[in-house]
Amino acid sequence: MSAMQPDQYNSEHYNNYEDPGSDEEAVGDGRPTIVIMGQKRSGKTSIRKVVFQKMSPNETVFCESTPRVMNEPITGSFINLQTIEFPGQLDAFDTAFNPKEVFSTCGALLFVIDAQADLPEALRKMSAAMIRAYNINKNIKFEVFVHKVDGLSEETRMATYRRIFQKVQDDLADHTLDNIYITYHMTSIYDHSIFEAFSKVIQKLVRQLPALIKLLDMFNTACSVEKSYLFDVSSKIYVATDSNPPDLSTYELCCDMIDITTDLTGIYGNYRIDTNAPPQDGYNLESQSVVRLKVNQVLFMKQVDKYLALIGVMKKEPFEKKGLIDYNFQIFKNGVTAVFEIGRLAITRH
Ligand SMILES: Nc1nc2c(ncn2[C@@H]2O[C@H](COP(=O)(O)OP(=O)(O)OP(=O)(O)O)[C@@H](O)[C@H]2O)c(=O)[nH]1
Ligand SMILES: [Mg+2]
Repeated sequence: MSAMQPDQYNSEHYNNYEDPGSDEEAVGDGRPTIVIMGQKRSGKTSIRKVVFQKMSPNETVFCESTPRVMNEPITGSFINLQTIEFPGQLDAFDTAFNPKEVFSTCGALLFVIDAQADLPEALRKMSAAMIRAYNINKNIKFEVFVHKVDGLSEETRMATYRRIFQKVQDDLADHTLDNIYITYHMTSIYDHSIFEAFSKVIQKLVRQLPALIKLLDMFNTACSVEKSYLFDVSSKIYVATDSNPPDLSTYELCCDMIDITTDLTGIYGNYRIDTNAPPQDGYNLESQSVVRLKVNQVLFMKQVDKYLALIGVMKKEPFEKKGLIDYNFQIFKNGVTAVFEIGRLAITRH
């Protein structure tokens, strides 16, 4: 373990950081946009409600079919974006919806494919929509959720994924567009996969991602932390993780930790994360929690700002050096603040 140098994290250090993403997604009111499309009843509204409105998955069976285009900003969260859901029965490229404007300001186009339903019609529409969206904006990130996989065996999941992948590649190749990069995710609202997949979609829209990864790596090295995540607590979406390979079981542990902390604070404290009010007793910028696991590991959560928390896993022995961890965490926190300050300046300059 070692102490980090405060100037490792100062804002000047990150003035040189190059934004690899496009600036296109930050036009309009400055919020990146995720357009969600897919057949009727494929699960679009359920995903939005479970991830951003804390609806329990079982309650989604009562979701009514969406009658019109739903344009919703995400509030009460660090994530400053909006989602636009096009219900299955509407054609997003109808001139009435002004597709040029919608897709030129779109950061990610997310297709939800019901893996338990008939695929051919859904895939035909998806390929056609990707081609049209790409022709409007070549910077769009294309994401496919092969959704409702909870009802499928591992074998059927893989077969369904291969079928979807092959059909989309063939369709794009027919239009000599096989260079479009598409990311596929297997998802279900009944487990953590939907939060993990949404995290990956959102990370691609976070301009500061490379700088955040670097900060997490430096913190890990200085404190002997094995894996760390920067979480948006209210949505359980991780905005960044270090450069070590992702590990689903650690991610699930972190989500459980957030649930326990927010549920306990909600019942016994004064949990007000979704308001603009100053932090209240029970949940504030000093909040932190620690769980000692049966294996020789410690899971810790420390609040970075009003919405973001750092969650990390490390061995028990180095965790005993609390003073050094607190010191390094303070420098990490300053680094995150500096990175986002620069991001804000970059957005206002455009
Ligand atoms: N088994 C399973 N069912 C799901 C999942 N996600 C959503 N559903 C169910 O799918 C049904 C349709 O969900 P919606 O979210 O309304 O579908 P939609 O895509 O918004 O449909 P439209 O608004 O009509 O375009 C609901 O009964 C949900 O409970 C999932 O991951 N697994
Ligand atoms: Mg809907």
